[in-house]
Amino acid sequence: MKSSIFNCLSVDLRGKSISTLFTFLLCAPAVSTATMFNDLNHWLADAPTGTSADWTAKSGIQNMIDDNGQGPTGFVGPGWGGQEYDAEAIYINKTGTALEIAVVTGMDPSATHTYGPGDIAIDLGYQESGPASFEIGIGTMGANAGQIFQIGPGGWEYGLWNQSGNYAPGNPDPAHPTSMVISNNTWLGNADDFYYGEARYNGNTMSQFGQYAGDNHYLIAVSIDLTRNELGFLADGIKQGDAFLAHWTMDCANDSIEVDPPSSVPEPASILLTLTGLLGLISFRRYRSS
Ligand SMILES: [Ca+2]
Ligand SMILES: [Ca+2]
Repeated sequence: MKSSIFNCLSVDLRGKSISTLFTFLLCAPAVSTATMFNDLNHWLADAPTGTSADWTAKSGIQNMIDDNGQGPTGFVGPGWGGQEYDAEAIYINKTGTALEIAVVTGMDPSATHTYGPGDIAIDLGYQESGPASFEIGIGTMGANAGQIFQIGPGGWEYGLWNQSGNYAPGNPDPAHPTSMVISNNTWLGNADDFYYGEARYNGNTMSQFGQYAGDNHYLIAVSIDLTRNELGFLADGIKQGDAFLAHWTMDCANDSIEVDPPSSVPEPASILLTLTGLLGLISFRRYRSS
């Protein structure tokens, strides 16, 4: 779709032929109405107005919102660092053939940080009761930006905080993987689209996103076509509706954010109801035929 938009824009109208103008008219609406995965219009229910409601997701988009860290030093939990270290919102849009993930943070990818941005981590087969195991990573910075890896032993680095939220760099909480140790992982492929830059709505930067005036916002967004064979079990699990969890934090894990869309696999209770219904139907038919 991207290339067709560019083709439309490259149409030379100086020829003024009717067919060219017609082509331009056909193409023009696609430019103005399309919502791109790297624009907040794709994710947010309404245009931002500078309130806490700005991060509310469109219907059907799974999300978690944790807007805090106003100013340069505020608490973001479990650590401090203000808006620079705020993991603000995460969104997942899952269609039949595509997986899109977006993260909003105050961390500018072009600035220098004491602790830089981490990678997106995915726990396939996520179970609320068990320990998280993040089998897939999507790089966010440098040469690894937009690259998808299967995680091997020692494939993640972790933050500065233990499972109780206490400062313990020697005993970090494995529920918050930060950046990948690329040499321990297996490259699966590149995302179909990747973006990490200034947050925009309808292509425009905003004077204020969210409830805190003066906070800057950046968007990490990734789009993956799940029909690609090389993505293997990543694509298979998500296409089949298995449970999974997507997580992001920065290299200190001072703040983290994650979302686990409900699996589309029927719950045991609904399977039981279906079976009960089927048995009832069978006995009803037997009764009718006897
Ligand atoms: Ca936060
Ligand atoms: Ca914030």
